[in-house]
Order: sequence, then C-alpha cells, then structure tokens
Amino acid sequence: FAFATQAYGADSVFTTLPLATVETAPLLVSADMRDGMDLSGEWNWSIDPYRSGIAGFHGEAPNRTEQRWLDIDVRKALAQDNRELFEFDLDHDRKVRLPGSWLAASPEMRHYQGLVWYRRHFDSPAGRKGRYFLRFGASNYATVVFVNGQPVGRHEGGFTPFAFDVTRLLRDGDNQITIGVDSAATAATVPPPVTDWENYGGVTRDVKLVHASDTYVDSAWVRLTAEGKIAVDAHLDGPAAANQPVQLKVAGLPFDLKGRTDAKGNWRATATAPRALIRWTPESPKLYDVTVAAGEDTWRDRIGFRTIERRGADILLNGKPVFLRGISMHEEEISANPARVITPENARALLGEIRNGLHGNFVRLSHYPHSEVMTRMADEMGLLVWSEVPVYWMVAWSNPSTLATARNMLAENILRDRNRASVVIWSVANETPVSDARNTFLRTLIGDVRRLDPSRLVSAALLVERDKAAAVPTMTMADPLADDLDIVSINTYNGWYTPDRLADLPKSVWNLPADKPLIFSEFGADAKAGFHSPDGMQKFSEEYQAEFYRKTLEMADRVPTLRGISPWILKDFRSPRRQNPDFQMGFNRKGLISETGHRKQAFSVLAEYFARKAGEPK
Ligand code: GCB
Repeated sequence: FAFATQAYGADSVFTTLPLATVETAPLLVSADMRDGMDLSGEWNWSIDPYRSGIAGFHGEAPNRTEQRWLDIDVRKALAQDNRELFEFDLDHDRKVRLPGSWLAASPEMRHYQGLVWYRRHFDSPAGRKGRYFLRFGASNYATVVFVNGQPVGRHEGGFTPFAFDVTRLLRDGDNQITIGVDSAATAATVPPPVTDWENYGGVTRDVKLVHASDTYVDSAWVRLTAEGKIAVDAHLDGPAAANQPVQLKVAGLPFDLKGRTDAKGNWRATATAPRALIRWTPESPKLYDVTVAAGEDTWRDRIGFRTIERRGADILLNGKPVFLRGISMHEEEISANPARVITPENARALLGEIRNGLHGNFVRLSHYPHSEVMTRMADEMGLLVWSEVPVYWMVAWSNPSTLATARNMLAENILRDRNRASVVIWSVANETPVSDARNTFLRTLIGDVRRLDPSRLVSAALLVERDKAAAVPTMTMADPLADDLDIVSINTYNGWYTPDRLADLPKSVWNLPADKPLIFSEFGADAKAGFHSPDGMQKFSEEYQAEFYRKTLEMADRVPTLRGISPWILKDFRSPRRQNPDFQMGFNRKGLISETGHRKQAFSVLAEYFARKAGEPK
C-alpha cells in the first residue's frame, strides 16, 4: 500500500499492522443482527496533528524498547513518576461520544483533517467462551487498532465495515481499546483530496464487540434468483467449518433447505421458492426473518425477495418495467451541525421525505457506501437503492495500491449489502475523465461486481460530450465505458454550470445508446432557502431552481430510453468548495431542502412530477 507508506513512513503502525481486507479479515455479514457489546458512548480523545504517537520528531519509529507500539503509551508509562515529562495522557483527556465525526465535537475541530486518538475501557464479558470480534461500521479514513496495548490491525477506507478477531487479546476485568483514525486524503486515496463534500473524519458508525461461537457463519447471502429460486451462499469459519450440517429457514414460509458445507466451509444451494412467497416491492416491502443454522451458531437477517433485470432499455423489477423516481442524497442527518451519525430515526426522516414527501421510490446514496442503518431502512420503507463507491473525479488510476483500495472497498460494500432487497444498482464511479488507465481501472471494478453479485445491475455516473457548434444543446455519450454497463447514467448541469437559457433545455438533443436504460443520475441548481427573485431569473433563488427543475424534467421526458432520475440533491450539504458569501457559506445549496429542513419551491415541482409518473402506465 504505497499511499500509506508515503503518508506515514515505511515502519509506522499505519503501514506495518496487518491490513483488514475481505481476503484477510472476518466479514461478519449482518453483524448488526448479532449479540455483542455496544461500545458506543464516551471515549477519551486527543488530536495528534504531527502524528507524534507513531513517529519521533525526525520521523523515526516510536520507542519500541518496552515492546510498546505507540509513543502515546510510552509517555504515559513515564508519567507514573511525576518528575518525568509526558505529552499524551489519553485516559485523562477530553471525552466525546462515539460514533460521530470529530468535526462536530468542538468548534476548533470543525476543519481538522489528520490523526486523532481515541481510547476507552470496558469490562470483559463474564464467562467468556467462543469468539469475540471488534467490529467497526465505518471509520474515516485510515484506522489502527490496539487492544490492551497490543496491535490488532489496520484498515483503509472510510465508509465500509471491518472486523478483527480479538478473542486472545481480551483479559478478565478491565480492557482497553486504543484507536488511531487519520482522515487526511492523499493523491492515492479513495476518494482523493478534492471532492465536493465535507470530509467527516473519525469513527462515524457503531463499534461493537461481537460474540459468536468458535465455528460461526461468517457470511451468508440469501436471495431470489431470476429463475424464481431461493439461493443461499454461506461460509463458515472455525475449527468445525468443514462438512458441517447447515439449514436455511425462512420464517412464515413452508421452506426449509438442508445441506452440508464442503471441505472449505462453503455451502451453496438453491431450491424452488414456495408459491406463498410474497415479493418485496416499493409499494409493499415485505421482509422475512431468515436464519442459517450451523452447529452452535445461527445467522440471522431480515430479507426481502425480488428480482431486478435489464431487458433492452427497460429495468424490470419482479419482471415488470419500473421507472426510478428518485433523488440523490449525501449521508447527512437533518441538523445544523451534522456529525454524520445515521440513527434509525434520522434515516426514517430522510427516506420519508423521499417516499412520502416526493412520492419517490428510489434513492441514490451518493458518493460512498452509506450506513447499514440506511440500507436496512430502505428495505423496510420500500425504496430502491443505488449504492456506490467514492471513485470520484480524479483518482490515481495507475497506482496499484489505489486500485487495491477501491476493489476492497467495493467488495466490503457488496458483501455487506447483498442481502438488501432495496439495493438494485452497484455504481463504480462518478464523473471520471476518460483515459486508458481509467477505463482499465473501472473495468476491473465492474468485473468484481459481476463476480461478487451477478444478480444486480451495474452503472457509473458518466459525463457526455457537448457539441459546441450546435444551435441547441446537443450531447453525445462518447464514453467507452457505457458498453460495459447495464445502465447508462449521466450527470447534467445545463442551465446551471452552462449559459443555456432554461427555456431552451427541452429542445436538447441526446445521442445515446438506444438499447440501454438511461438514468439522469444528477441534475440540479443551487438555491438559498428563503431567497427570492421576482422575475425568476437570478441564480441562487428558489424561483430559478424551481424553473430549472420544470425545464429539465420537460427535457428528460423527451429522452426515449429514460428509466429513472436522481436529481442533485435532497438536502443542502457542507462542502468546502462552496464559499460564495451571500448564498453558499460553505454549503452546496442544490438541496430541495435546506440543512435545517426548509422545503424550497423546487421540492413541490419534483413531487408533482413524481406523483404524475407514479400514475402513468409503464
Ligand atoms: C456533480 C458531482 C456532485 C456535485 C455536483 C455539484 O456533478 O457529482 O458531487 O456536488 O455536481 O453540485 O456540482
């Protein structure tokens, strides 16, 4: 991992600890349904902007003479004698609630990007037996973990889960966890340093000590196939994983599938779905309690059964054409000082705006994997989901470690959410400039999606070429990647970033593949809530944004292959690139709702459009 070496030095804990990947670490699929100890709550913390905890002042490795890994611990030990100088003392430093980004922790942390240490203690579970895993929902961006002073491992990537088996590191009574999280992006990270959203550093999702038996179901994937069968793929880990009797049950259905794992602990089986099976749809999002029993362990999930396919330019849900009435969304709760903590309540509120407010059936969870709380809520509320990885704008296409990071992130995302009926599209990139290196990079990711989950559709948000000589806006899909995708998705900002008159948008000409579904994955215009322009012509006014929506929707309706839209964006969101002092003030204002929940005029334009679409024959 070249990136880590550049940023931290070759022998830093950020480069030498074992790296958790889908190949090397426990997957613990559906970990949120397992027993365990929630480690949310108060943690001590300290900033470390010069990374003193991992290196000396000339960049040398920390003092390892006492078999310690972190200078922060060496200094604490010295401090037993009060005549000694010490500079970190995590056990007595400030406290903050995790999960939650440090950006919201205190005013001076608002723009901090770098290394932060966290520590907490917990009492070991009584009568320990079986296995214990430390599982992180997400930690942004690079993370190192220590338990009782011993190195456990590290992880790269800010939006996907990872876990470590810590069974042998736990001790009776008091246990200590130390986490270092470094949010700094480099030219080799995914995403790269320049994006259009706030980088919320820190432990942003749950940390849990998960308990399982010695042999347990590490991953399971249960779904309805296009042929109408229920299929299961499961993997057991542990001493009794091989040739183990296993059983899949779906509560409430006459369905009971038995089998045995192979020598590697894998089980793959299919059986005809019972006639009584009720399919998951946005209108009636039926979920079943599903179990995979194996020896002492029972894996649990709540799963909806549906199919998703492409036929020509149509997207078929359960065999029927569907139009995706959606909107894009960043992972920000409705709050003036977001810490990016997605609770079931705020997931319900955000998706409720889409489902009930806008009459939508679809959400683009941009530009990175959102919390599993969100995808579970989408399952429950009946919203179709576009899920993506932050391969955004300009990543280091030729850097093998960047590709390795992106592939692992994509795999972690897919393995986490393959059981979610709501997720119908995996997207591999957003607005990436065409080049041979980029095409090779993205084709590798597309291949990974097809290998890990051939049951869903693959897309990427692409850019089009504009004919500069044409009298009316004329756009052509010239990106060779379109051939590799199931759905062609386009971001378009004519009338906002271009001088086009809104009145001309409906006359636009689109040269697109005729046999593939099109999604306008983005279009939008900024508006400051409460700012009005009587003639509707001033950018940043609610009137201009509303008219932009009217004309763009009129344009979209004339594209014959259009099968969905996810305009930009549900809510205003923080972005350091948006510093217009009159209207933006650090926010991208393309939301239909302000950061505090005010609905702008364009909200009802889209709501009326979707209400009409919902009533149209497909
Ligand atoms: C885009 C990007 C999105 C930006 C948006 C904008 O095309 O995909 O991340 O926030 O435009 O507001 O410019």
